[in-house]
Amino acid sequence: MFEHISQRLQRTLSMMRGVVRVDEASLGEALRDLRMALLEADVNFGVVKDFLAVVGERAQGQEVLDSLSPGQQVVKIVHEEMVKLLGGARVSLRLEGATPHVVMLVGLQGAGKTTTAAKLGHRLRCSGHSPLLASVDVHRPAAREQLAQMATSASLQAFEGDGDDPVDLARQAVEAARLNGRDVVVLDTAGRLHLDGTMMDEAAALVEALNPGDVVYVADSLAGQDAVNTVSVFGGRLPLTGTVLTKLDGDARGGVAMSIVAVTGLPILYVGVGERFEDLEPFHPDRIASRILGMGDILTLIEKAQDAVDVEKTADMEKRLREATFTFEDFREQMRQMNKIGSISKLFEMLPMGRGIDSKVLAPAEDDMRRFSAIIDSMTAEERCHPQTIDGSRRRRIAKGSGTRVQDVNQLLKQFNTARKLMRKLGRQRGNPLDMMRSAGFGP
Ligand SMILES: Nc1nc2c(ncn2[C@@H]2O[C@H](COP(=O)(O)OP(=O)(O)OP(=O)(O)O)[C@@H](O)[C@H]2O)c(=O)[nH]1
Ligand SMILES: [Mg+2]
Repeated sequence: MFEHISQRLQRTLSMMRGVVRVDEASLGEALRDLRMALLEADVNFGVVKDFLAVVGERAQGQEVLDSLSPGQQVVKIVHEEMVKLLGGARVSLRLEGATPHVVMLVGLQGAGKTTTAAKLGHRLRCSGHSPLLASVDVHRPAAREQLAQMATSASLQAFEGDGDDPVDLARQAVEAARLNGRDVVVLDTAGRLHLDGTMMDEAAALVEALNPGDVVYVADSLAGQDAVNTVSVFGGRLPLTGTVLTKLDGDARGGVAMSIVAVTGLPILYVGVGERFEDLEPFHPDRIASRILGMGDILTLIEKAQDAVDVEKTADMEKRLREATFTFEDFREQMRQMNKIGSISKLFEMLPMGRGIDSKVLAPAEDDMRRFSAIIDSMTAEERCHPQTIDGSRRRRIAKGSGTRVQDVNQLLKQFNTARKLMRKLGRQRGNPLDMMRSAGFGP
């Protein structure tokens, strides 16, 4: 996410940081570099112009701060203005109006509405809501089944209604939610290849009938400036309340994120960073600005780790560590928690020191994790609890069952024993599963 622009800007800013006197020439050069970097990232031309005008003006008129060098102050100004450009403070869904609240998703075909509906449902449930997913896409065959399938894989409820009138279906969904005590309806609507009147009429009729507290525009960040133009057209017809940018895990250059707020005035609520239902992140302008400018997004990481790691299980595991009864069952649980964060490379991407690391370097560690998971899955529950009983013939059976080689099983057992010894030593300290995994030789 934002790698290219980030590299460009960091180069400019690191030059700037060292500047002891900000004169017209050095400032002019920095602003020119910034301009190139932003335009290359596909940021809207007008937005770039305004952004640099403000930065330039503030940099010239800056107060002298003792704690920062003049160059550092310019960097600080760029950061502050970048935060503003991305929307300032974090904005969440409104969830307003009568219960069940309706969150309606609109956007072009393939932008990621259906996927985002499942992702939002998952997020809502994690924060204590009980969402109902409902598709009113009556135009594309199998569109409703697609949402139902995604709902099933995320263990969410999807509404299955009768008929092919979107407004009628949506009303049925709201009624079903009310009857079943569900407090939010996430409404997935039909997309079209191009902007067309019929689609707009349909969306407008839904807004009129349901009066949703949130009308969210789902924008494909790969579409670049086109996405920004399209949202303006939607905004002219529908009372949009925010946007979700999808596919920021791909090679989007980030220009949409840096233009959409300025052009439309709508906050970015979430960003999609993958195809799985967990791959949705709250959008924090300050953290993203820090990430772009190279200050590392440590807060997002900490939050993710906290979400993923079940506190009770961790406490229990700590106890078992102290008593040195740690088994493959516990180990498997740790891997599951690690998987909730995503991949190792995702984890590292968010750390300042991890940013420079080529994901190729991390690939072997990820292969190990996958292989080890398969091996542990092929063990019997008894073997997982008493690894010392795994003799030669069991090793051969496990290797066969997991599609690995006996050497792989041996390697895992060896690492596990080393880990166990290490953990006994660490037992008296506070245990953090991630640290433990790493000290046990997993991951880079
Ligand atoms: N990599 C990545 N892929 C995504 C993301 N969001 C959606 N996709 C993929 O984009 C494709 C289209 O997503 P859908 O959710 O079906 O899009 P839609 O807007 O519902 O499309 P229509 O219903 O046809 O209008 C799917 O293959 C998704 O897996 C994302 O954040 N990252
Ligand atoms: Mg869809």
